[in-house]
Amino acid sequence: MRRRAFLKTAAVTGFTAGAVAQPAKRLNFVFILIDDLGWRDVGFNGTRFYRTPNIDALAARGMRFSNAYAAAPVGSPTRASILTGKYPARHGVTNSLPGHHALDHSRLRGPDPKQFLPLEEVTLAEELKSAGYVTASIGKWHLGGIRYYPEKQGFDINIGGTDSGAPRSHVYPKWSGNPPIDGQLGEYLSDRLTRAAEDFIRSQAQHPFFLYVAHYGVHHPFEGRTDVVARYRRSIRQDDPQNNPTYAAMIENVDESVGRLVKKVEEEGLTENTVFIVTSDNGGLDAAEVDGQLATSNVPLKGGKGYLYEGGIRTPLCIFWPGVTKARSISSVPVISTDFYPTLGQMAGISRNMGRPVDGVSLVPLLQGTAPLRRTALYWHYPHYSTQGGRPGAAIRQHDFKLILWYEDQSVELYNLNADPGEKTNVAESDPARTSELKASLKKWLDTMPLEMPVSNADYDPERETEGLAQAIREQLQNGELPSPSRKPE
Ligand SMILES: [Ca+2]
Repeated sequence: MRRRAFLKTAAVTGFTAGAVAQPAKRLNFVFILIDDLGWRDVGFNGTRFYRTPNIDALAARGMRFSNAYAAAPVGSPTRASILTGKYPARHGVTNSLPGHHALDHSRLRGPDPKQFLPLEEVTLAEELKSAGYVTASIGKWHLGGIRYYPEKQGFDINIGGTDSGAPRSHVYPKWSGNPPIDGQLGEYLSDRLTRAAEDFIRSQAQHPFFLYVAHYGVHHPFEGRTDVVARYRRSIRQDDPQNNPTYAAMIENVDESVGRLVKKVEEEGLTENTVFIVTSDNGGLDAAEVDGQLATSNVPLKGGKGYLYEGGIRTPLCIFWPGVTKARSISSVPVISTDFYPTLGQMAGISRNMGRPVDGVSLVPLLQGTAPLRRTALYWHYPHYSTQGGRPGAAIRQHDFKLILWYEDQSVELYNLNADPGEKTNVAESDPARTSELKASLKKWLDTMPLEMPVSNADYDPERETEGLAQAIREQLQNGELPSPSRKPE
């Protein structure tokens, strides 16, 4: 506890322990989190319509993961897991903030999620800062109000991070209402954030740094640069479920950002000691429309953001660690957001000082190609009704199999993801032994977590069940927090 208190003091005062006499070649980290980017939204996972040449080039230089997962099907919990190494079931930020509370007639009432990442958590930024790193959070934060901003969680610099889950706009001058970035006429939001990240890299070229770039794109509001949208409009293929030119333009902009940051690192002569990580916080949003068509599609995966099916939690991930990751290497080992904390800790050589229990495991053996991971399963606990229509439940992935436990009625679904990545055939009844084994493992894990379960709702009314969700969606639409829903809650 004394160490924790010390770290908090260090974070508040800006004192950086051990900030002197660092070896010349300490690793820098550029962690790029693209909001709502779906698993199939990148070239290396098979999109045909969107173009991500810069992300693909980075993946080609390093290792990409075909079974990478977000810790939750929505953003805030995953963001908290990246920064703490803990499952949402442990850190308590279980829903996208602020979460909705209007499900008056649903079968269950979800617990109130924490409305912030508690300051007691020692974040990856705090760990790296105390080891002499300069730390910057550029872009979306979404982990609490002003008392819980990045500056309070180990980041020396916070540009554009607030309690908001979505910008008012991605397009200047409309986005100038987003605090607190100064605007430049005609500049697109992701371009502005990229410029800030480039400035940071230039200013810290002589110092080890941790740069966390959390793009507001490709989250709604769906607004692309008009010239880019127009170009994609000309290449729509009606036989492709991914055919939205606005969303394609948004992806192109964040991809360009990746390219610009790689280039800036090269210009500063830092390529040899700078690690790049590109990933997403949840699956693609396939429950909203723009220009009369779905924003994106996660096909062949099932479902999307807000769901415990693969479309909601499987994400793109590539890691380039110069001199270590083999070019064009692919890992199919299941990995999850909680793993970044111990991974970056080990890469930075500070893991021995990171003594607190985390749920993630270091991916360094996979990146080095030296050993398998010693982990048997991944777990999810999402005790809420999502605004996309997802229902409260838990899940476990062990080897090729995934079991989902629905909290409403304790029913389960079991899928062989190797044979059936689209989760079309529920094999729970035909494979009762594995079903009971995985269900028991999942329940055992749930028992070890300091979590809150949803409770039965005295006002449950199946006739009016979706009213509450509809009301929640209406409220969020009025607040500008949601795009138009195109799909009724299931
Ligand atoms: Ca998100």
